[in-house]
Amino acid sequence: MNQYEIAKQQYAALDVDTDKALATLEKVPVSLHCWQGDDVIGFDQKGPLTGGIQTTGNYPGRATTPEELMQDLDRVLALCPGTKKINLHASYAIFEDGEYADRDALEPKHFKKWVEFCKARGLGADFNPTFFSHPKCDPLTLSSTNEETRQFWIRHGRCCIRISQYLAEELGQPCVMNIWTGDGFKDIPADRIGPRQRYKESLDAILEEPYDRTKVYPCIESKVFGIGVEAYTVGSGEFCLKYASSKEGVISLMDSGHYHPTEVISDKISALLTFDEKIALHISRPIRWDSDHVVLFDDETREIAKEIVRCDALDRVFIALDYFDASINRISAWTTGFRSAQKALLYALLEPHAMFKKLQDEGDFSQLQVLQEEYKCYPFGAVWQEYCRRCGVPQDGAWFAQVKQYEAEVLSQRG
Ligand code: RNT
Ligand code: ZN
Repeated sequence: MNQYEIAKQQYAALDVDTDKALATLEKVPVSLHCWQGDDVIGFDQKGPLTGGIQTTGNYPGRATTPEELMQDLDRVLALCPGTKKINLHASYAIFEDGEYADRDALEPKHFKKWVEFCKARGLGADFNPTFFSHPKCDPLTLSSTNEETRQFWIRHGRCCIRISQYLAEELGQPCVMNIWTGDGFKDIPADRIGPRQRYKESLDAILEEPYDRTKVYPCIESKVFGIGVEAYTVGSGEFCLKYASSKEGVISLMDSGHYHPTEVISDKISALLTFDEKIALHISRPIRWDSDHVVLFDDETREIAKEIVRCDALDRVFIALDYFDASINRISAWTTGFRSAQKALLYALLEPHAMFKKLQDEGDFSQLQVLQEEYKCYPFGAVWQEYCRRCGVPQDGAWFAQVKQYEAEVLSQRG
């Protein structure tokens, strides 16, 4: 018997069907963010990343053109098991023949190259308006007091709805469109409600753009604070939750780095799912702040995955990744994060949930603790390696050499 067969029997003794878990996981879409490849810079501007988020590090080999980013994405896709979507930002518009369109004039055609990329690989796409790294951030966007600025960003949001619908139609899969702005203040505000009222009005105006509710899923992402906006964030947790619940069709998006340091989104998933048909996640890894470290197979990532599975909500939660580490090989970072998220989902699918739940419901917390601890030493690794094999991607221990080779042949040649 090989290691997988042995593991399968051990899990079967807990009433867990490993084959079923592998087949289920293979179909769960996970959105792979394009922005790990170029430190969130995009192609429509040459300036630095601004707007309450920050990358750190200057590892060589950053992708600076659409061709380079797509080539890098291809490298990552070949190393990651499971169903992927590509998560794009408006700033990744691709202009041809010297053409240029500002953010408030973007059109579906500026994402044609991305559609071709996704079609050729059978991928869906998600989308994000880009309310940062642009001269029209004053520094506020949708909550600005400057009417011209605010209208510019409203037009941007509306363009993005049209682009999202185009992506959904072309690729035959729904497009999750996530709205996040870094609007906020560095120091104690004099007026907290004004910016929030303006943000609400702007969101309402964006969502007046007609769209097909079965194709585009608008989300709103909250945040507790950002770099340079430490004192106040317009789109706070409560603001975004209330906005989503009061606006038909708008989904709450929780990013695991956007809460107080001891607050975890794993506990919030069931709370939202009690009320909402759908929710969305950005799986990230904050270290002391919203540092967007590479996702690991750590306690919180596992707990997030377990909650999605325990709530039987794999089809109700839009799962996306959001991290950007510029201090290590970006292909390695990208791949480690995606594979870790897959591992966490597989780990969750292998949990003997019915058994654990029964113990909790019966109040047998002693046995529950013992079994939960013992379960941690089950032969998960063998099931994971089998998953990689079935998905036709390298197993652990076999992919990093390919990254190093790509670094030598491709990344190190970049100027
Ligand atoms: C920033 C938010 C947001 C961005 C991406 C690039 O704090 O998490 O989701 O990271 O849109
Ligand atoms: Zn995020």
